[in-house]
Amino acid sequence: NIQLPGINLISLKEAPIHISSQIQPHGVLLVLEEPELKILQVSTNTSKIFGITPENMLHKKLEDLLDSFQIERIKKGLSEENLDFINPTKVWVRKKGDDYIVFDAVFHRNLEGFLILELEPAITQENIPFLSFYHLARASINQLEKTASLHDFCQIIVQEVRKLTEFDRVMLYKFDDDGHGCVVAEEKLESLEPYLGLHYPESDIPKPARKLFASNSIRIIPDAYSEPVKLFPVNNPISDRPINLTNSILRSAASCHTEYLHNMGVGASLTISLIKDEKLWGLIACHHLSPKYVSYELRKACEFLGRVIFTEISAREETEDYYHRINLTHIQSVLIEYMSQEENFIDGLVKNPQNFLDLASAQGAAVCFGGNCRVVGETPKEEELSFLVQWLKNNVEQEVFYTDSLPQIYPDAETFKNVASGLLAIPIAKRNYVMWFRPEVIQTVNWGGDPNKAFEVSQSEGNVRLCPRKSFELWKETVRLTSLPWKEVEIKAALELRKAIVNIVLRQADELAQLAQ
Ligand code: BLA
Repeated sequence: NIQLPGINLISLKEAPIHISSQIQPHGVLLVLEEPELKILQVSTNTSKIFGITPENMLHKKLEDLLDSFQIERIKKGLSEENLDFINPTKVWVRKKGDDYIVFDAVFHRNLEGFLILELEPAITQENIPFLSFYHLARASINQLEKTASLHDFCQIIVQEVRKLTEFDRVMLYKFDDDGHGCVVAEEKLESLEPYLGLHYPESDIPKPARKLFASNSIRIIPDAYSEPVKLFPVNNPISDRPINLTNSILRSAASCHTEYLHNMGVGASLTISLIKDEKLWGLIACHHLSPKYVSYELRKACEFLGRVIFTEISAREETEDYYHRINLTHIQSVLIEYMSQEENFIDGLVKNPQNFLDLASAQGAAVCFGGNCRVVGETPKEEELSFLVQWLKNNVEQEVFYTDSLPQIYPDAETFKNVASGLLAIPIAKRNYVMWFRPEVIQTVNWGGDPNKAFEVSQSEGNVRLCPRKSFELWKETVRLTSLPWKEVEIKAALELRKAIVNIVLRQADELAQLAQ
């Protein structure tokens, strides 16, 4: 991370984006006071869209804009707990004169309890009327049933979403544990350069944006070059604060992000979040070169489809883990049986080298007890092991310790990187360890732009802001001194083995004590 004197980078990265009091200009946002539906705040594009100034809008109620039968329908909808049932409602809004203009009306109550009405352009020329949700889901599920691999599932998501939306590029973007992400599937216009396999740094999608995705699963920026419009008045007259736009669909995009889209050559974007176990697993990211609008209904259809297919992905991931876990449980029970039969549990492990290694898919393993190390497979040398044990003793307190880049935290390990760039260790009483080792695997990571120059800090007229990188050109990073990562099931299996060893050691000590009596 860059250190800049006097600049708090975290606060720049995590600047709030939900209280901007600005929206995108293709729709109109109204903040309403219930139950009369009196207009408290309105976006300043009403003169252009309805021919009524924002100042004049503030003296009105919703019934001054809509016919009474529409108001009745809306009030009935608003009395239900779940507003999803009225979203979207087609409304005919009275313009100045006798004209009407048709919108998709979408309501929500924000976190402060204000009713927010967003009017989006109503479009009818989309594929969605020909495809009901049922047919959509069925066609995709039929495809899924014929599909075996996780990779193919991801490919189907991007294909189906591209078919529906006709965006120039549709990607499935998956987050790593460290917050960076990678494009794992892509469907695009042939003429566009591929982003498939490219990694993007964590700072491209800052925490506030990720947080908003947890409560809004879909986000559209139909024109990345449009000028945002302010709300009038800027502060809500009742709370005297900017209104919370967390769940608003029209909320304007942060300027840093629109700049990012410009630098990537993107004119419009549609993003759908994929949540697993309450965590953001990934995104379906759609780009269009020119501005492009997609209706609320079609967006919902994409979201629905993404969810259905993603549920299958999650289930597959879990099934793969499940089989791995069953296999490890079997290996564990074999090892425990051998350890119990031997006079000394260490013999039970080292006399069954393959099971011992397989428990953690390791190439080497060692048991260091009372200053002695017994090893199987490829391991550091005896002296190196004894220094490593000393380092573990001084630095590690957990019941299980693991790293896929030991040399980064214990530089002496560089000399034996070929056998132990990865270490998984469980302490058994003080100073004694069971350890597994994995060799260095040199990997090339392809980044969309140099991640060391992911952003720039710009200062003008006392204003400090972050700007995205200008170049997204392929940047190859060679990752060294790193092993394949330890899987959660392997770490759990090591922990369980630890419990079993502790029990066996205690029992054997008991038996020895009885013999001595
Ligand atoms: C938002 N950045 C985003 C979003 C994506 C990305 C998908 C959410 C899009 C949305 O809200 O519509 C990033 N887009 C990507 C990536 C790919 C892609 C990685 O297509 C890969 C193919 N961004 C920066 C820097 C900042 C920043 C330096 O690069 C500065 C802090 C900010 N990104 C930023 C902000 C948002 C964002 C503030 C939220 C935009 C908003 O909703 O207002």
